[in-house]
Amino acid sequence: MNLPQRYLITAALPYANGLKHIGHLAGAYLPADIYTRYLRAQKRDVVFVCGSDEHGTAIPIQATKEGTTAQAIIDKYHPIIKQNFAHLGISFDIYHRTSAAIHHETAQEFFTALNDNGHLITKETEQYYDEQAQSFLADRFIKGTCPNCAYDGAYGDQCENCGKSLSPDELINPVSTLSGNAPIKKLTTHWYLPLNKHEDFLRKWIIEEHGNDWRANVVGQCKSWIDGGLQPRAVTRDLDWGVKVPPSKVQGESSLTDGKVLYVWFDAPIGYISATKQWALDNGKDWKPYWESKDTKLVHFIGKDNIVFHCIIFPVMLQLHGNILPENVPANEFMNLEGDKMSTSRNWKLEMDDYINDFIKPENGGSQLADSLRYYLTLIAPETKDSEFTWKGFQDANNNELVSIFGNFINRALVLMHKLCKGKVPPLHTAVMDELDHEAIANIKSTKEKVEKLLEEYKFRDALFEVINLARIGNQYMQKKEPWIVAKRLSADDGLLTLDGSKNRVDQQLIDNCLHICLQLTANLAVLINPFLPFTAKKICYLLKVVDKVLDWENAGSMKLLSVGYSLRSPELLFRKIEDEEIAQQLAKLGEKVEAIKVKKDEPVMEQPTAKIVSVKPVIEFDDFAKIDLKVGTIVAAEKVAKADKLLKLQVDLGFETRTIVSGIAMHFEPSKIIGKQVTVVCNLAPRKMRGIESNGMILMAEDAAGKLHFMNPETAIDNGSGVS
Ligand code: B3M
Ligand code: ZN
Repeated sequence: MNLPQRYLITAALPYANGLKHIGHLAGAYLPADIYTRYLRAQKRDVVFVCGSDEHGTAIPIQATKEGTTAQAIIDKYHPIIKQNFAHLGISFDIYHRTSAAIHHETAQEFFTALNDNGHLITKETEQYYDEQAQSFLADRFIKGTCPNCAYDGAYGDQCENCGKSLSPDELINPVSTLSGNAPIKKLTTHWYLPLNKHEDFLRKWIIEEHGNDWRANVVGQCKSWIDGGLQPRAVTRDLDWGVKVPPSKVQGESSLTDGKVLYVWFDAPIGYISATKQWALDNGKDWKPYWESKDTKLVHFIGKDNIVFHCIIFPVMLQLHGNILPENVPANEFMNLEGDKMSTSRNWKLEMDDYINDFIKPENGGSQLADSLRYYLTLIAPETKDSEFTWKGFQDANNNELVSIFGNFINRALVLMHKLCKGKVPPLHTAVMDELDHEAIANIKSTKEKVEKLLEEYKFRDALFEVINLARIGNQYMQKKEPWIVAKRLSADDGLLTLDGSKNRVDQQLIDNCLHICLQLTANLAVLINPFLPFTAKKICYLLKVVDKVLDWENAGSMKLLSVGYSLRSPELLFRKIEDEEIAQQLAKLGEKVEAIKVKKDEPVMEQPTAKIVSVKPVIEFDDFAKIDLKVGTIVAAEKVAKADKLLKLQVDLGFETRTIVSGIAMHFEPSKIIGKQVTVVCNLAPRKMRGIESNGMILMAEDAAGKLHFMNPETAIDNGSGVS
């Protein structure tokens, strides 16, 4: 097999319109990272690009929701998402953004090149228009009932309930998300990519050339698109947020391009190219071979909802523009959460940011828990079908596999080496090697081959299984060799006079061999686990006192990674157990989130945040309401809770007593400014511990459309302890 000269790895550019959840992580970024780390360890020339997708209607829609501008939205989310990826060890060579000037230029040049060469067509058609907002209603600015699944919140570009791609005309009962009005139709001209002309090329390239090496789900989806008949696809929109359509030499009239931007799915994949350009500029490299040379292997990692864009539309664009085509597009299916589809609108999700706050902050375990998540997400990677994240499954994978198998083996090897071999790597005495020793060594070598083959085929979960299995083999080997029993025998013999001392010598040699093999196996585990759990690999290097260079892939399978006589560090645990309470807390949090969203659910997005309509909770009986004991109190002390950005610890005087209440308002109020404020308190709420502080009650707050909190207090000061009803 001829190895490619260079690799370009891309992971879908996430919309910078909100925090990303672990379904996103498992779908594209984690597998892409594992693959890239493996290639880097192979010393291949590889660039891993990603960045924020900052265009499309998703951004201004979020801006309206948050009562701010589109620019403010991308400036808020881009750095957080970038930082979240870094915390989880996703090692992009560049995390770029499509709002960058270099991207706008690159996308415009691309468009112009296709247009000038006659690869685009223009058409005048009637599009939905909101008369009140004086705006065309592209993509997500229009909502309606899905013709496929009857979900009544489907967008003009896609139904998020059933996943079907839609066009605004397919929606039943369309309404504008700007005003809530029914739209009218208005004539407008747009540019189209005539996909229908490229059917033969696509069929040949996808079905004939890659029908066998691409994942079945990817080929299947492409085939059904092509079989369904490809249509010209609009690549421009009437919008003011995005990459401006450049003035056209071909069509001439500038009035045609005024007020138009490139369709987000036209500009976003070009973002891979502009990111590569920026990376090349930053690193003194030439970007061109990565996109133009046939000996580059381009691989797109994506989730299944992006297949058509990466396998049909973008390849047609690339082909027409004279670029290389992807060698593979390993798209993952979806990851569900605790029995239900992950969903931002229903708040049924685990955000990377949440996981980082709860587990990765140094006081909670630090980066070892980044690896625990990486481990579980790879173990249940939705490579061939949808999979399911459960907190119990996460705990079991961490406690029963990482702690009990992988961590335990390495820990035992180090403990025994210190105890039985004076803290140094013992020699291997070939004369006394037995069947078990040879078998263990053979397993190290064969694991390398298996893992390598599976990684080359993008079978990450199977590859990870083989690595953990090697640790399992290590444990079994050690268990069978029982060096601690041999040591006992040796020390019992110590007092005996043996004529030539030979027995003692052989026993020590048996111990040496076992520990020598276990330690070399440990070093091998570091190399093999490195693409998957990079923080752990580094930690093992630290314990073995070796440089990171040892992690080069060529070292896998070697029995010479540690020199005889080399002294090693005392063991430290690689992973910590995850306790039942932590899991219970996460499950409770998930429930709370859903409760919280129920109030906000289904609000139509209006231009004016003040015009928000909030749906109402189900009716309750008076008796239910009467159970809540509400009283007026005064905040007499307030302080920040250490290491919890959102929490304030309050002392509230209720007249009959002063209570400690922990409240999630720290992002909104300075502690010193709220002392003396009267508040309404739910007095009979069951106590709850937060960050080790028992909270006895809850203060009521109102949240306005912009997310700002307001105290619910009496007009004029009244006695503390007064009832509220
Ligand atoms: N932003 C959709 C998504 O986040 C889109 C991907 C672009 S990849 C070029 O799923
Ligand atoms: Zn649907």
